[in-house]
Amino acid sequence: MTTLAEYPKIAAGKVRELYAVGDEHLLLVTSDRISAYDFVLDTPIPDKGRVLTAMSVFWFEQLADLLPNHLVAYDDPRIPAEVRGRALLVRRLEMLPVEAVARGYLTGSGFSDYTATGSVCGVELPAGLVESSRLPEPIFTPASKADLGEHDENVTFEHVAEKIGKKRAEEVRDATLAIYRRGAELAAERGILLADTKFEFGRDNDGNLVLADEVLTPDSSRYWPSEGYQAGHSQPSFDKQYVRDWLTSPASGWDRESNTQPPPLPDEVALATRGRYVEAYERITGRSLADWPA
Ligand code: Q0N
Repeated sequence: MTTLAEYPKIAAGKVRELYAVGDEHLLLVTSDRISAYDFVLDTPIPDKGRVLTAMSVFWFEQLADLLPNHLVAYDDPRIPAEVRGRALLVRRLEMLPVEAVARGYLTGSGFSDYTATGSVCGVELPAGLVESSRLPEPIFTPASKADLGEHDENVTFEHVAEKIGKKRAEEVRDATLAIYRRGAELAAERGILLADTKFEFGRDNDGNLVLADEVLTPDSSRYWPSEGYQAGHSQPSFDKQYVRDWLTSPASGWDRESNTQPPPLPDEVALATRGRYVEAYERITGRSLADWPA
């Protein structure tokens, strides 16, 4: 029997952890933790780790004709029973030091930067765009990875080119936009808008660009319900809106400005949020979560 404790932990984020499995593989483990307003909440969302893992696998399969990815197995004796269904065995790569972001809609730091400068990551945009506007075409807006607890910093294409070389930067940009277009097109057919998304890439021993990390999950992407979409306002998050609404309602007793840990979620909010993750998975993939390992 394999247990997680026998693998050295090599990295940990707010929600996910990476373990070394021999020299050539990693175990990418996704927890049921959820973040909101930059806090990791005390209340887990049942099955969130399985949903995000299953969704990444769906997308790796959908995107396999565009470029190779790091997925080796999701059901394998090297995956400990305690993380079955929410862990991926992946190839260990040389990671590129860039957060590869594609945006089809203007929100978050993209909207802030546009409001301040008229451009995002050096990409000039037309005047008159508003919060959540659909962009004339998807744009590549890279960021440099910040330390844990800090926000990634938007950078220009030229900055990326100086760091990894012009040819490699063009390859990352083109792959990022091609994957975004594929993801947005499929999601739109299912009544979901893919506002923006972040990828990480590595290269294998032959120098090939390889898609890594999690892909087109609700944690790496902004998914919005198509129904009720309207530019000029912030849009409800497909997955986290019940959590945000409850935390900012008087019922929670929490003051977002206080910089204190939010209170635990009521069971009904956690359960409704689980339902949104499962609905996102089943709508986007056409698959049932009941068919995924547990
Ligand atoms: C890798 N990250 C960042 C916190 C950090 N296939 C790979 N090979 C080598 N390194 C990485 C991967 C992947 N994926 C990715 N750090 C190292 C992302 N997170 C992942 C979760 O834990």
